[in-house]
Amino acid sequence: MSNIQIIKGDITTADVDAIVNAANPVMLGGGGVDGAIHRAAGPLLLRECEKIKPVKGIRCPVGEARITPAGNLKSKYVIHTVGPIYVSDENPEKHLQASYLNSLNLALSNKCESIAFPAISCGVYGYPAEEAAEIALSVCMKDEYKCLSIYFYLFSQKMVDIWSDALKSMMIEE
Ligand code: AR6
Repeated sequence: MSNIQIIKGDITTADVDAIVNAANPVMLGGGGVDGAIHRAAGPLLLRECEKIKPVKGIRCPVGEARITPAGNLKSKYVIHTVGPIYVSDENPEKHLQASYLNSLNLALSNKCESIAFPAISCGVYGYPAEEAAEIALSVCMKDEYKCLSIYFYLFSQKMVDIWSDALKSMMIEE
């Protein structure tokens, strides 16, 4: 049995220790999944984000991750990470890998047993879904994360199919 599961649905409903937010570097909310998470979590989440001291206006550089309590969500934590903007990033693959790695490492260092990811960078940041799925899953399949239950909450059937096909072929290769 794999510790990775793919679910079609809204990540704000995930009953896990930490949900991951595809944020922007300012980390005070936005559109897409970021907007949905802030709406569902309520103003407490924004207040927690504001507590993180910005450096030149930036709370979370691309590829890094920050953790806050989760306000009204079921989860204990929100892990905010900033994925790369596909067309303008100098190394989008390295930065997308870093977003997943840093989020998973923060989950482990905060004693989380379960974590839910959206498809980081696959919305307005424009990362091609097939490439993003391979990067996301190859990081999540590393041995050090086998102790975590990892869920991908994907919004459309097309994304679910892309992630499921990638997971299947990578499990055969293992
Ligand atoms: N649950 C799960 N997935 C969702 C949800 C949801 N509730 N809502 C959207 N998605 P995006 P990015 C999917 O654009 O590309 C924000 O404004 C969506 O269909 O949210 O990393 C931030 O503030 C897509 O597949 O994130 C940043 O400025 C995926 O989540 C910027 O967008 C990611 O789409 C980050 O862009």
